[in-house]
Amino acid sequence: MKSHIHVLTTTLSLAALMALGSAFAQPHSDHGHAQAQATSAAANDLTDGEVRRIDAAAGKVTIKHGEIKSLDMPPMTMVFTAAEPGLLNNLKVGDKIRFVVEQQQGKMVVTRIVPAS
Ligand SMILES: [Cu+2]
Repeated sequence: MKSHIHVLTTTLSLAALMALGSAFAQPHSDHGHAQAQATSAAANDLTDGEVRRIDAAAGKVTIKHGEIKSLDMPPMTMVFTAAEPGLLNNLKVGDKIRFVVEQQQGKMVVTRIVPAS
């Protein structure tokens, strides 16, 4: 049992050191912001899609989408996060849409949805 306690103490101080390290590393997060902005500037293309599932409570929508050139993604069906919950208002399963998607912190986020004409 004694050795168990020792291991626990070591783990705790390591965790404290890591917390300290990430506090010092904060200024670096500015780089991430700059990159995200560069990505969104290039992602104004509308992508064709068809609504497959809407999860308004979670703010998610499943879209069968065409090729997304800005993200180098082939056509597929996948789940997107809505940038604002209001984007999913008036949307129905089966709707043909055109939408704008951006990659934000590793998530695929839909920032605009318009009906396909
Ligand atoms: Cu996809």
